[in-house]
Amino acid sequence: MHIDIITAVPEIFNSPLQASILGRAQKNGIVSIQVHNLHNYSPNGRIDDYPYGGGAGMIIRVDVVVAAMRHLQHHRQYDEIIYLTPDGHRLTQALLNRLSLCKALLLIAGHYKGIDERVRHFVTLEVSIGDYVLTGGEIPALVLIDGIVRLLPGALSDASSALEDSFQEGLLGSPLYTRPREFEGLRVPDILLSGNHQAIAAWRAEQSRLRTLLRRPDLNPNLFHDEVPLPPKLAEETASQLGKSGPPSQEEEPS
Ligand code: 6GU
Repeated sequence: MHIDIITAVPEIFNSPLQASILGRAQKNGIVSIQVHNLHNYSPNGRIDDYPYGGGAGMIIRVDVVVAAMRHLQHHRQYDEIIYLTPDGHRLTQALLNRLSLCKALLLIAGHYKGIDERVRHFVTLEVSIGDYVLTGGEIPALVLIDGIVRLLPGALSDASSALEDSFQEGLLGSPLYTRPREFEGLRVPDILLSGNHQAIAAWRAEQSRLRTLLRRPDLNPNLFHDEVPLPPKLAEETASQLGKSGPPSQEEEPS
């Protein structure tokens, strides 16, 4: 896969793209990622201007962004041209899965107040990473890239682990433990030390289901309708594992 990014602030991308799984995926040729400085596509070096109609803040010029896009499109055919904007489609695992099958993506990250409205005519997809406002589209672009690249074959050392993610089946992940076996009175569940792989797999599946029901029932409404009722003892156990205050409700976020 190849990913191009157009941004006014290319420095933001330096270390996130070089570290860990994203860095290794590029070194191993699984993905190539190129950051393009918007300032290089302006004849006079100016990429923004005052808003028509007045108001605070500067607006990125559409002609400069489209010049950068056309330059890159001259060299490559893109499957999607994605504008990162808070009013775009909310990013989901399903969208990441779809984008991970693409050959070439072009990402446009806005900064300052935004890009001239007319940029929307030149993109194929508008994406937001959630219902909150950030200073620019650069961090959202990194979120998108991280979510895509880890799905590419060979990016993760354990090929099966991407499929076992939270959200991949509309389920949250099951609890994870490593040594020590007991820490300040907190014990690793005995089942994980049993060596019974079938029983462990069943326990993990049930923990996933319970955790989804308790914390994020919105992810998987089928859990309520299709499946057998929860064994009361397991439900109680998981509720206590999740903390005395219980799961965060949809209305009231934890502070
Ligand atoms: Cl894509 N951009 C900005 N500036 N803020 C956001 C966002 C994008 N997604 C959520 N908040």
